[in-house]
Amino acid sequence: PQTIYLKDYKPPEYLIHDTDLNFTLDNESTRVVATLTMSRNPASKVDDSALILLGENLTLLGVQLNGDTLSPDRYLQTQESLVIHDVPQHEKFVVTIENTINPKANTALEGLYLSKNMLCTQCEAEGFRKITYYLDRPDVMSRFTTTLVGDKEKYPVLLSNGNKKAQGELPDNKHWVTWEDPFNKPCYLFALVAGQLECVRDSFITQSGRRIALEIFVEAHDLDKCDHAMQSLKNAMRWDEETYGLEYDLDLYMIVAVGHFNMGAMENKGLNIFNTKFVLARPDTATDSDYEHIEGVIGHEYFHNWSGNRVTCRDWFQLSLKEGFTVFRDQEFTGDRTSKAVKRIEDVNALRTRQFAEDAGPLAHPIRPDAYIEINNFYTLTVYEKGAEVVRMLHTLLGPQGFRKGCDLYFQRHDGQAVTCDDFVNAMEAANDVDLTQFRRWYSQAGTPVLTVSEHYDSDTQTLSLTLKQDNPPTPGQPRKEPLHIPIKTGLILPDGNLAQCRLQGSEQVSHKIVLELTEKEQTFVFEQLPQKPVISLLRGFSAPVKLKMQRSLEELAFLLSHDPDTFNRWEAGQLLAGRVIAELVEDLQNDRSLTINPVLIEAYRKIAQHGWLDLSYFALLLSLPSEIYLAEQMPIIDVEAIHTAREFVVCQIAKHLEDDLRGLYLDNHRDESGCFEAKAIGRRRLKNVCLGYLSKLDDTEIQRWSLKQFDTAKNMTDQIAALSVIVNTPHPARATCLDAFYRQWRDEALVLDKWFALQATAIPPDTFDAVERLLKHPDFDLKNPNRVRALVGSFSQANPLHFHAASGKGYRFLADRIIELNTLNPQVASRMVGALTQWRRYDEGRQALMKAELERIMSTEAISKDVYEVASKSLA
Ligand code: HT7
Ligand code: ZN
Repeated sequence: PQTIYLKDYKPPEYLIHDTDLNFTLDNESTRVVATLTMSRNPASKVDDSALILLGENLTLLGVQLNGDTLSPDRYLQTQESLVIHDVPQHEKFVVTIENTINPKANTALEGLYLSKNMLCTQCEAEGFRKITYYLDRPDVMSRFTTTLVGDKEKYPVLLSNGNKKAQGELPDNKHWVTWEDPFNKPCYLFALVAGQLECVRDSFITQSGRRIALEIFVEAHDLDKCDHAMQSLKNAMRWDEETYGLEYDLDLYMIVAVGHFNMGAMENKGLNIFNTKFVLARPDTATDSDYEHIEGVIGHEYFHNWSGNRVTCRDWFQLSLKEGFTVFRDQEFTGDRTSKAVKRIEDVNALRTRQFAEDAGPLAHPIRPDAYIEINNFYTLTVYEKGAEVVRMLHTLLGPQGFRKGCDLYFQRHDGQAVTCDDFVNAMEAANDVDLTQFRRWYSQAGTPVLTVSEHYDSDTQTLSLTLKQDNPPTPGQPRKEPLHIPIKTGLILPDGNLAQCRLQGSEQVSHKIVLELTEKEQTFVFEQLPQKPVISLLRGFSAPVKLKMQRSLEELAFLLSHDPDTFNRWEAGQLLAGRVIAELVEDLQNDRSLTINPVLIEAYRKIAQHGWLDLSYFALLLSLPSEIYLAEQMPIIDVEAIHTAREFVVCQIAKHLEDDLRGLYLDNHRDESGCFEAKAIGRRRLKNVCLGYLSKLDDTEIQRWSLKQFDTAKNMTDQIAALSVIVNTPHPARATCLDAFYRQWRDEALVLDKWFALQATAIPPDTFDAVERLLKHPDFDLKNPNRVRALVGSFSQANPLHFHAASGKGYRFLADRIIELNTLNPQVASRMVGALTQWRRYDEGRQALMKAELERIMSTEAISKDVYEVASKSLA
């Protein structure tokens, strides 16, 4: 397979001014007529050249140039292109292409495909070429007009981008609709949907007084699960006006929910297409987390209308330009809508468990990659989540107002253009009159910096010296790195818990909070006028995506856990404390020593449990131990069994020592309520379910009755699934009955059934692997449905370290078998599943050999896709 390099970027040789598409819809043979008004691109440096249009899996019926049918000697058709010779070089010309496609055979879910009875499209990144021959690249922007023709009964609803212009009836029970999108757009934002759909309608009045029609299309059976999505959309529209001054531009905003979808959602202009998972919610079918994710994803796709659609990417290397920025925007939106503290912790947790692993592994790449084989492989945690952290650092360095000025200038300069990450940073620089030359390295350097901190307090001079050293580890293709520009939010906490004034040597500024800007490999900062030695609170709010190494006593961590006013660092102190205790226990296990719990941890957790917290969701997080996956990330060689045993031991000890507190918290916060997406109620549910999780380890029949009662009587999915989870993960006598009851209750709700598959795939009991193999043969399992694959295969391989990494290697073999099957059905989903094997170097020799052998077996798959080839080969390199 061919590698594409950023350094080879050239402007397109031709432009497409107008794109007129005509679809005659049929599930197995849809006819497409594309009429493209084109001209040479004056910005192209290449002289007279043939027109090369890209296309895949298309049956070509005919080509016309300015209305004349071309004989086959005037063009050349290859596997991936249509080359038309002798097109006019000095004036506009019209190319008309007629072809057919087979949506039903399209199991890759890219281009036009069938999801149940609904026809829908997915064009990002390079799916449009599976619809018709085109200049399928984001810097070719065109005005689209789309006509859909189809059977009235099969496809009563016909949708595409923009505004509906005309519609009519045809003989043979057919009808047609024409859509016109007034905004120029690249073809990756094209969409069409056709099928038997019902619609929920609402409207939104913009800040300038325009009325926007809002429409959510779903299957009839799901009409009662759209309220939250609609409310989320209105919240997002208002938030973008208030926070960024950005208003929606079309008269209509449509969302369609589809059951078969490779990712979360897609921001097609005026016609977002969503995975049902991020639209449908009813209190009894969706958890509080589902509700939060729906609002976040609806926000994300809506925010793309400006950060992505109005201003788009010049090429796919610039993906983080729209994705990193939009993730930052959706994170802030959710923080404002829910709890800022909790949202930040959730985001950092995701970054540190998954993105840090990616950044330290064989597939590490900068947020702006410089080479790829298959662009679909670069919709990564690095491009999205680390990309958002890079934007967040700009926000920290420039302050909220400076950042907003930079955004305003960016949108003003580049509206209607396809631009680069550099253009974004240029706008930030110009609007704030700062130099971000060094900061730009974040875009080109991969890997997570390690910050080593040492401190020295001098009571004579009343100064505190802080020395920070940054190490930027080598990553594939980048053996040496330059120092980065790292903002480090800092506070100094006095023994009474108050913040000291920070007086930095050489600076006029005096403040309780300060941002240290580390730019050198090693730098010392001196704080003055400190009569008492403070405790340093560093990297507050996790102000940079780095690993912090700092010597801290357990007592110092306990102090921060009690006193740090920064909600992130306060929580972090508890995690570090627990992490240290668990790491010691892991060592005890590895050296056959008996386990005893460190009382400092128990007392710290007792203090948390007995404190009067206002934000109960935050309280629940403070009470939660670091996950096994996060703990594994901290170890040089991962010992899955020891981590699991040590963590479970700590869970049991906390349950034993804090039993009265936990019982009290459970009973005080347990209500027999139908779910409502409101902070207090969510907090109560989170807290009491964390408590139930601890208490369930006590092997106490009264607690078993509590969980069974909660399962039987729950009126909301949060409580029902939390109860089922503790029942499934303990030797509860009703385990089998409850699993069966849940299945019977929810067999007709696909998204709830996904939870049922995922819960069993992530279970602790020893029979889990057999259960997973059985579930693979379950009549409701379907390898062609990505949500189901992620629920069973994804959950098992990515969220059940204990069983996936079974020493026998059966977990690895199971996964490789699925990847080989998926390789032909859906390469994008297949290559995502390879992820769990890419970290093989982190395990012991035995497991390394087993994982490598499976990767090699995958590599030898006949007709291996580019997607799977790239991930598997880079993992082995
Ligand atoms: N911009 C979208 C990314 C995307 C995608 C979505 C659905 C299916 C396949 C896809 N490939 C790329 C989603 C987003 O980040 O908003
Ligand atoms: Zn996005």
